[in-house]
Formats: sequence, structure tokens, C-alpha cells
Amino acid sequence: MHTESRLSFPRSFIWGVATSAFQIEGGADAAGKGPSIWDDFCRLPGVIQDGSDGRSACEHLRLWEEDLDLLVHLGVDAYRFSISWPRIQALGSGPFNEAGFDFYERLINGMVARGLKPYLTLNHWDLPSALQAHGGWENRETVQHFVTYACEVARRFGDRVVSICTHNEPWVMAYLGHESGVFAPGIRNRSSAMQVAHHLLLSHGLAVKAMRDQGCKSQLGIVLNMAPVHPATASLEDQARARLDDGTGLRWYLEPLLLGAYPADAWAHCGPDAPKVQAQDMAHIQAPLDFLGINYYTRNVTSADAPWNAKALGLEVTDMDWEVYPQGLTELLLRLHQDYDLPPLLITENGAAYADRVEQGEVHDTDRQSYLARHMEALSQAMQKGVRVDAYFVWSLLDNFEWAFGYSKRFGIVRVDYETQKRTLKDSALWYRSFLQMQHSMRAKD
Ligand code: IFM
Repeated sequence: MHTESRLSFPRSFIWGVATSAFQIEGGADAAGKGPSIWDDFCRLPGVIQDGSDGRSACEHLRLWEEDLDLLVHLGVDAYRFSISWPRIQALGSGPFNEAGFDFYERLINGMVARGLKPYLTLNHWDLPSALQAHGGWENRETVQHFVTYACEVARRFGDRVVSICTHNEPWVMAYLGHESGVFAPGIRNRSSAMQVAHHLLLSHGLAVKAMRDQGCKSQLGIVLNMAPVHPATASLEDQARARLDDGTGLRWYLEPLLLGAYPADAWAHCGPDAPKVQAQDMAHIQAPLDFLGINYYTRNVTSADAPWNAKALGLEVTDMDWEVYPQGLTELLLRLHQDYDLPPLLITENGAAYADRVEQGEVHDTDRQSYLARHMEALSQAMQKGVRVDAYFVWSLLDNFEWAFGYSKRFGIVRVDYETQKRTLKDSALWYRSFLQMQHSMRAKD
């Protein structure tokens, strides 16, 4: 595996790893934290594959210093993490919780003291339950609560965090949370999902404007999950389906942000489920972005008939049964570059779950290492063709709570033994570390 020798990145490129609050923190009701929709969802029978929840997770709330030291040991430039909204504002409105803020104050100061650049995400899915009781993201009032929360975080931390992302993967919250219902809050209603998507985008635009107006110096943006959509066959039906899926899954989120309008083809497909959009909403959503984050894992292949199944076709897949398709990252970036006037891009998540085995205290995850190396090569190819990408974050630093899969899927480059909370660097982490050492030594020669 010598792909790294073919990789070429600018000296200023930012290398990092990513996590999110609910997936690692634990301390579900510590020090004034309120419940989130994921705390509630985990209590529903049968929704989490292994029956687990986020009450302890990786106990990062307790072990955060050890985890920051791991980041230093890895040699990353930056750490992408999220704030748990109900930890700093139990009800999602009303008084802020100083004990919650203290934790993030220590965490961010800990990063700065170690020379790590903090990349903060405001909403990685753990909405305060009290807001869900009033309709959650379907209720337009949640938009204003989010703006208040965002401004308070920016006021306190904007002087130290490099970047603030409003939402991580709005498609997941809208579609998986409100249409298929496999994620919190577990609603199955298409018109709710469309309204939620609109409110997420609107709250993003309003929060960006409000944070900027109060003088926030951090780079402000949003993170979308994206994939090229391919038809399973050359049939006209499959091609039409692929174009529509691209409209509902990718352009539905991207075009309001960049063009100030929903894509006409996908809008026509909404029928009576189309969201209610008020006069200035689209202009607000189009607030200028300092960056656009892209989470890339695999491509999306659609078929008008039976669902396409990479594993059944004998293609290389990860433990999520997601096809390993690095060239999709190059294709996606080139297509975005060609079709849109883009802000600087960041690859805010890329990584893979594998069923790791511990052998004499070590994890030889060559599959994950190969996945990462091939995706970094795919990224480098797009950049050599002119796409501006400023950063790359591995998902994830730690094995963690993988939502409806509980702890059964391991995405970390660092293994977590959930019994003892012992962290062990997998071979992929050691490989990333030596790759980063190479990058840093090239920088030092300048
Ligand atoms: O674990 C998730 C993360 O929270 C959001 N993006 C995809 C990851 C893997 O499923």
C-alpha cells in the first residue's frame, strides 16, 4: 500500500479527525444537561440494533484530556467536534447551563493549548427533547431558538474556534428522522420531512447572518452528505430515477444554499408535501458561505426496480455494506466544481466501519487503511484538476455510538473497549500518523 507517494496536497492543507457529541460524550444527564431526541429514541424498543444508548458512549466527558492527547500523538492539525445543545441549554430555549458551557470551555482551551484547531458543529442531530415536544424542526419556532443558541456559542467561543458549522447532514435529520423514521425522532411523514429540511436550511442561513452581524470571526458554513447518483442500468427508468434522487437528495440541499432556490424537478415531485416557504426564506438560506463541508462515504446507485445491493453483486463493501467507491469522491468534486460557483470545500467526514479484530492487543485494520488511502488519492486527483479543497477529516477518531447500529459498527481509527474505556491506536491510526509526519516534514522544509 504505497498510495501516499502519489498524493500531493498544498502545504496549507488541514488534516483532522472528527467526532460528534452524542456519539462519544456519555454523561447523558450530567450537570444540568437536558434530554435530547436521541436519548428518547434509544428508549424505544427495537430501534437500536444492539439495544444500546448514548448514556456512557466513550465517556469523553470524563476522558476528554486523554482524547485530546491522542490527537496530538496522531499529529492532526484540527479536530472537528460538536456541541450538545441540551448540555448547554437543557430545554433548547430559556436559561443556558453554565456547567455545560464549562465543559466546552475546557475542551476548546485544551485544543488551543495543544496547538489543535477547533472545528465546531452546532447541530449533529441531538435536538433538545423539550423542543421536540413542540414539534421539533417541523415547528418554525425552533428556527429562532437555534439562532439564539448559535449566537450564544459564537459569542463565547468565536474568538478561539476556526470554524462553526451550523448543521451536520440535514438530509439525515429530515429524511431518516422524519420520512423513513429509522433515526430520531422516528417520525414517518413525508410532508413533515420536507418542512424539517426547509427549517434546517432556513435556521442555517439566519444563524450565519446573526453570528456574522455580531462580529463572529470564525469561518461559517454547513456540512452536507453527498454522493454521485448512478443508475443501476442504462434503462430510461433507472436514469430518470437517478436524476430524481440527485434532485431530492443532493440538489435539494445544495441549490437553496448556493442558488437561493429549490431544484424545479424535485419540487415538482413534492406534490402536496412541498414545504411552506415564506417570502424572504430563500434569500436568507443563500447567506454567503465561508465553506461547504462534504461528508463522503460511498456512491448511491438507484434502480426503478429492486434496491441495488453492492454486496450481493460481489463488490467491495465495508461493514455497513456500503460499496467502497473512492472514484466517486473525484467524480462528485469535479461535478460540483463544474456546475456551481463554490465556496472553499472541506471533506468533513470520510471513513469506514470494519469488524476489527484485536490480536495481542493490536488491530491490523488494513481494510480501513486502504479505504482511507484510496479516498485521499481520489481527493488529490480532484484537487489536481482544479477543485479547491482546504481540509480533510477522518471519520472517526474513536469507535463510537453509530446511531441505529449502536456500538455494533466500528468507524474509529482508535479502538474503544467499551468495558474498560481503553483506547488503542489501530494500524490505520499509526498509518495516518506517519502520513501526517511526512506532510509536516514537507511543510518544515519550506
Ligand atoms: O456516524 C455518522 C456520523 O454521525 C454522520 N455521518 C456518517 C457517519 C457514519 O454513518
